[in-house]
Amino acid sequence: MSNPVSLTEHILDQQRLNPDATGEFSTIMTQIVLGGKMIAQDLRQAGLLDILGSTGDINIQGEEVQKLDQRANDTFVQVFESSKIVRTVISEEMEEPYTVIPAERTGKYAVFFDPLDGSSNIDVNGPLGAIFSIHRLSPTNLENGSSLYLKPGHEQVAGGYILFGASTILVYTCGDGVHQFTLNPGIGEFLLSGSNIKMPARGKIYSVNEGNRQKWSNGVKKYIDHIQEVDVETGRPYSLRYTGCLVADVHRVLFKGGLYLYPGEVNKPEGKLRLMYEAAPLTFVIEQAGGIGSTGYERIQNIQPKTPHQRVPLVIGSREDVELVEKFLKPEMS
Ligand code: AHM
Ligand code: MG
Repeated sequence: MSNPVSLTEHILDQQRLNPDATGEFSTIMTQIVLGGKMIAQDLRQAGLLDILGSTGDINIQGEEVQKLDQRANDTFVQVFESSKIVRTVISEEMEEPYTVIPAERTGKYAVFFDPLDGSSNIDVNGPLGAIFSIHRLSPTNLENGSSLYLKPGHEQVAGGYILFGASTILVYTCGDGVHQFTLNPGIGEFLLSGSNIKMPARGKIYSVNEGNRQKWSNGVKKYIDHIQEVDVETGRPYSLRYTGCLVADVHRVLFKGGLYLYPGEVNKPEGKLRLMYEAAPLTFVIEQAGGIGSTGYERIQNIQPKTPHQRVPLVIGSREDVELVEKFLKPEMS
């Protein structure tokens, strides 16, 4: 067995490679790690504490807020507040961006996050996730009010996720490959369990909520029909796997190949998932591993966001699989 490398060590090693680094970015990463460990600890004993079920509130997305959604959100906000390095945090659970640092100080970074992804799995001990995206703010941005943090995905400094499954795993990229760390609960540290991860160019598994079929455009229906056809030479039919947790499904795609889709619907073309803290950071990871993130019509990382909670259709996974979906969907736009 090779020598264990903790996530903290790994982050500091990366910092040493950059002579301009001030340590602020590394601190933000260690805050995310701390929040992830605290949430993992809560989830492990959720059924024993009074933290399951709904708070009775409805969030900005019009969805019922679960107590654990709220708790995970508060955990991340508190860790960011404790060191006051992040300037602004934007969360799925908060209607408005939240400025963490006092006005007299400037901060270079904004963090977008989905504190608990896959909320419908909370009460049934299914997999859950957390997703984060870090953007650097330029001095001009700092004066520009709300346009401050609305930047396309290709400008992310880092993106990643934590998967709370059979084990707790953190996967992230800063644009120099995808690295995976597994939480060793005995010592409370994330240890390196995969470096420079590359994904298959094509897979044979797809993830989609097929209950929505009647709401899809013809292009989406035809693509799904295509991968369900029997053709041994091209590896069809594909197998269906869908957990209800985007992070868990994308994590499978990262290692096994294939694709995850949450397409737009005829009456809801914008889809369900959020650009800034779901689609863009997961696309950063998948594209660093050799895959693609797309709406089916355009690449996720090229979209100029208009609002912090903007939704997008998402087709993400192996390069050849996503390119084929685009061939089915692009003609619908012309
Ligand atoms: P959430 O962030 O509120 O949990 O919503 C996002 C989730 C994804 O994790 C998952 O893939 C999808 O929504 C499931 O939606 P549906 O139940 O419509 O299939
Ligand atoms: Mg989510």
